[in-house]
Amino acid sequence: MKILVVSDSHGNNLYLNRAIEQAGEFDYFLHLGDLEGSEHFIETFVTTPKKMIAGNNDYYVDIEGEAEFDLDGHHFFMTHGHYYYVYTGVEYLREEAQKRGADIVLYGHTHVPYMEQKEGMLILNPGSISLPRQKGRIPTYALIELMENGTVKASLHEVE
Ligand SMILES: [Mn+2]
Repeated sequence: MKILVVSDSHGNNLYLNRAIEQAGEFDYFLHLGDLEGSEHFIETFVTTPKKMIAGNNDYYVDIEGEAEFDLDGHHFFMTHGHYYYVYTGVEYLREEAQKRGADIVLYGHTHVPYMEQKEGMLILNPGSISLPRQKGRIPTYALIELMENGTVKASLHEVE
């Protein structure tokens, strides 16, 4: 199963649209918050199963702030991240994920892509698809492949 992960579109869907094209075929779509209207675009143009969560800038949407679910034997925890001090690192997030028994942890908020995979846990921030803050400031997204042998392949991509 191939999963497209994006975050922090803030209502600008230009690069989101490009990422969807660039990603090719995928089976599942995840948005990690700060939609600010992008939920309408996603509901219309993303036809795969999908989950979206609210970020700290999503005041009036009826969308949960966090999600926890199972896919292909993996336990996912997705959160925008602003409750876990993610600007200082991923330690609080890792603790919370361990409590919840999650092996795939996804967050946004910082607008800076981040990926680590160790001790059986993937912690991933796809970066912002519209307002990147990392060096070079190119919008990024992530792909996660859940392999049949149980391994998790994750990758970060710049939008072309
Ligand atoms: Mn944001």
